[in-house]
Amino acid sequence: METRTALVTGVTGQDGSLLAELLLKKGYTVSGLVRRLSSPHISNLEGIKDQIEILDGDLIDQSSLNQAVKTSAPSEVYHLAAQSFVGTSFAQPVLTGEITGLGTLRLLEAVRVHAPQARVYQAASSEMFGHVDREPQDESTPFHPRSPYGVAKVYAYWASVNYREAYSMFVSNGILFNHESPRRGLEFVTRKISDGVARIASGKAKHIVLGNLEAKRDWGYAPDYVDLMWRVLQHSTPDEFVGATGESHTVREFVQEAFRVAGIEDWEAHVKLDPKFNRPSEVYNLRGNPAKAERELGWTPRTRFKELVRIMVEADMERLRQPGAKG
Ligand code: NDP
Ligand code: GDR
Repeated sequence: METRTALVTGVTGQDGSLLAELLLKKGYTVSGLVRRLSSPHISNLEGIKDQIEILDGDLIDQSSLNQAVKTSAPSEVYHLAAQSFVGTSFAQPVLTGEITGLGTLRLLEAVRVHAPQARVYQAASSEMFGHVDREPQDESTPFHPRSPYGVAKVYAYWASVNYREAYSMFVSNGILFNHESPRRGLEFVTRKISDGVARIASGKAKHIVLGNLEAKRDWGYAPDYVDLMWRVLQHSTPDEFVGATGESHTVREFVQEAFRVAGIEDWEAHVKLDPKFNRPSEVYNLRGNPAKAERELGWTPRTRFKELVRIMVEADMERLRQPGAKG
């Protein structure tokens, strides 16, 4: 069988690194786009860095994207790179638009010119639904983004649809709801909680400081969601697919469950609130309907809420037990 070649943007991130591992297991040749940073963070690639080709490139720089697409000659492109933190998108809205919005267009251009036959997965987001008027949300739910990040993702979504319609390219949007893992960045609420609880349990900290505890999210487990990304590109036609568990929980419930896993009863004594973590416009409630992905792609999210919290808290507790652990 012919070797399949994948280019993954955002390969150093949570999803990119998990996806690269999955693709290697499936026998793909994998290239990953990595931007230059003064202190490189490729810790997520520790186990696989010798098995993938690292290509230098930045979503802000068109020529580097052209070069990365030419060099890797991909049959599949997984576009996961983004300024992905909603909170930062309020502080750096123009940068977020540049990277998350226009960066997607630059990548589509590079693929259109240098690998037009490649199939492209575009990482769309439930943040596009934002201020929702119905529940659960699915592929036909209107968009009402509530952050510069959400707005940029709506741009990237429609740019992808437009390249499909204008140039007959195979471009699909995966509209994924929140998915988490021990590789989640420390600023996202789930990892902030699992890390905070582990530090409290080990005596390294006394409190976690949070914002809105009543926000509801549909949280799944990232390894399940990278499998969905792969399935989206194996489908006979390009299309839009929601990835979600169909269940939602509040931040408060995540906190309670995380402390329970660590065996700490009086969770309220360890949680402080600070309005600086509130957003100028919040997304209060998201819950997805993954029926289309289940029906057409045979995908089901395997890991449920309590199991996800357990995995994350236990991973951080284990990490802090290692000699020389930072925390
Ligand atoms: P991460 O924040 O963990 O990873 C983002 C990646 O993008 C990193 O590899 C980062 O590189 C890279 N990147 C950022 N800016 C640039 C740039 N200018 N040029 C090149 N690369 C850049 O995100 P996730 O893995 O969680 O998410 C993957 C994608 O899916 C993102 O597009 C995100 O918006 C989207 N998404 C995520 C969801 C989730 O719940 N995780 C849900 C829905 C959508 P570096 O290491 O150098 O910072
Ligand atoms: P989100 O994730 O904005 O949904 O975007 P995040 O974990 O940042 O926030 C989830 C909810 O928790 C509330 N919250 C806090 N959030 C953070 N980060 N820190 C806090 O202290 C805190 N306290 C309460 C937030 O207000 C929010 O309601 C993630 C990202 O991965 C996006 O890239 C992706 O597109 C969406 O998920 C789907």
